[in-house]
Amino acid sequence: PGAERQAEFSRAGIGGFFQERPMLKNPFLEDTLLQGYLKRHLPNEAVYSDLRVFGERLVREVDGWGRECEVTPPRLVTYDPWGCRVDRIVTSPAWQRMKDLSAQEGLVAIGYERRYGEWSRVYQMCKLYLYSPSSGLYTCPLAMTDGAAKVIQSLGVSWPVADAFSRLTSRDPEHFWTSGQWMTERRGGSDVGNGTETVALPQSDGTYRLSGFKWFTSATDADMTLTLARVTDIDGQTTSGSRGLSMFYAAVRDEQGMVQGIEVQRLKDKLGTRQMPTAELLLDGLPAHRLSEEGRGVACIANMLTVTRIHNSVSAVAGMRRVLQLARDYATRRSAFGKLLRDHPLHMQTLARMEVETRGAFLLVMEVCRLIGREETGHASQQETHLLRLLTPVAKLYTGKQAVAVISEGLESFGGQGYIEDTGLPAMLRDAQVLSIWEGTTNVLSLDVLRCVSRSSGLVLQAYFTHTQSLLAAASLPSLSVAVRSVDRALSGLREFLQAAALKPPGFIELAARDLAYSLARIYMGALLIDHASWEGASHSDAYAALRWCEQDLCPVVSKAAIGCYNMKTPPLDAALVYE
Ligand code: UCC
Ligand code: FAD
Repeated sequence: PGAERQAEFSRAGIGGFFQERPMLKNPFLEDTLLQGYLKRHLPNEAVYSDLRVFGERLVREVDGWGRECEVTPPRLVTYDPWGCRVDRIVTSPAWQRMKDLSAQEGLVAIGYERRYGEWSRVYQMCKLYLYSPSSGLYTCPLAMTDGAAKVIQSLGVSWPVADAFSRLTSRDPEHFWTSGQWMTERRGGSDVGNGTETVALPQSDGTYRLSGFKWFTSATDADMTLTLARVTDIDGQTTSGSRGLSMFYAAVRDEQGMVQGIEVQRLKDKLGTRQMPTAELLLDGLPAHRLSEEGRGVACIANMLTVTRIHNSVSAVAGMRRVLQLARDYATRRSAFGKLLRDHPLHMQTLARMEVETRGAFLLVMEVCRLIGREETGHASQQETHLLRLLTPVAKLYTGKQAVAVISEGLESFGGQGYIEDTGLPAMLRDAQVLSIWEGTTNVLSLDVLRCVSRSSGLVLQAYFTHTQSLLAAASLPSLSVAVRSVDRALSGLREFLQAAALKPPGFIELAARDLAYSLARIYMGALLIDHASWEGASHSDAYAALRWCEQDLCPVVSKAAIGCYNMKTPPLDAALVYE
């Protein structure tokens, strides 16, 4: 046998063993939590069947297109062969197929057709959740498209955006449009009020011409955009700060498909999201219509932020779910130390921890989708409206961070193969990293949480406490009592913390903002896991996941406060430490 083995590896012989690849199976049928959630809340055969068939399509063809988008990134053609400036963004055929598919499958339309009433958003987001990891990041333009449709709907679907609305929400690939969301300029993407230099020059026909520089514009192959600019008065003066910003609608291309009043300076060279063009744009007299009242641009585009932040959260949990589906399959194919990975308890513990994170994230995100669905169909109580405002940034900031951690752990579960580019796994981690940056960074969203709390005179927090307690009160399973007690204790700690914080100088709560947002997320996820596990159709694993979730520090803001983290002495110490 020794000689045979030697021959096997001699010259060009590379041996007989090849590792089996992890298989992507129908992501809908593989996801018992998703199925259970729908069975409980939206037990509809047509929805089930659509998601099952879509899941098959993802495995059969769409996942391959997603990979094609990654390996055939967009490029910018600035001049044609005869020297004319064209600024054409060339995308892969797979990217274009994604656009057609998005229309056909109703990935935006479902949210506006509202065939399932208040549950239409849940249905739409479940479909996007299945699609996202195979979409080659086409979910990014879809998020902005959905956000633009939401803004237009909230303003009233009429001229000059009635046609755009019908296109954004269309199922006809020929008619379907995508939208951009141009908010970020060179001076700042978080501080939009001080960062925006773009000016809007009024025209005699009531339209405007925009001039400025948009520093980040994603999916710049879009057909239209919503953007911010400062209207100039007759002396050419503008109002500074956020109060000077208005929101505009602009078609990006003319009838010949050429950009109008725009120079594409360059495409960004990015860590991830390489499938999608992200450009720097010089606006040089871009024709536009003002949609908001003057000076109400941020408030008006906030509806878009709500929707895109929900999409971001959906993509985050979708990425976690996908890496887990592949990792658990791989564990049935790969052996180490004489047995399959799945038979190593420590490996299973690692995957189980990822599973708990993913379940908590899924339920939180679906809760936000449920709430927006209720709000849009006129079913939301005042309490639910407050909850939606609070939980949107909470879910976005928390799941964005979870996705990076869980997907990173997921890569490790494939060993060295997780680091190999053409397995497709590294792209998942790269693409996850952006989820905590765009649409508001973690800190900026933590401050948004504080702002919405303080501006509601306590009503937002009251909604949070009341609803969380009602979820706990409905949990009757004795096996869950430890988890219920943990969440209850964390909730009391949080309440006491907030009472004490109200008496401190403002800097205290600002320092606590991130930990507060994390506490709100963890406690609420605990309550949702308990609630789901208490449902009559729940499994033992649902209960186990709830117990495991609630073993962690659910309220870090209390433990951190106890060790003086938000003490006014810490900022200079933090700064000294950083700059030592
Ligand atoms: O990154 C981007 C696109 C990436 C691609 C899309 C991916 C989607 C997911 C895909 C998954 C694969 S676009 C750029 C995104 N940029 C941001 O997110 C900006 C981050 N910065 C903030 O969020 C800041 O908090 C600002 C810009 C909103 C702060 O501006 P102001 O003007 O200082 O804010 P104010 O004064 O607090 O708010 C002005 C008004 C107020 O209304 P009124 O005047 O009626 O009281 C606020 O209540 O806007 C309202 N408002 C909001 N309303 C502000 N934020 C919100 C909100 N989140 N929800 C509701
Ligand atoms: P800054 O605002 O400079 O923030 C830098 C750091 O400071 C961050 O860590 C932030 O958390 C922190 N910070 C800022 N303010 C505070 C504070 N008050 N307290 C504590 N910490 C703070 N934008 C668009 O408008 N449209 C797009 O289509 C788009 N696409 C993008 C695509 C990609 C791939 C990327 C990476 C970004 C894209 N963006 C887009 C821009 C994105 O929204 C911004 O980068 C983001 O909002 C952050 O803004 P900034 O880059 O100016 O960072």
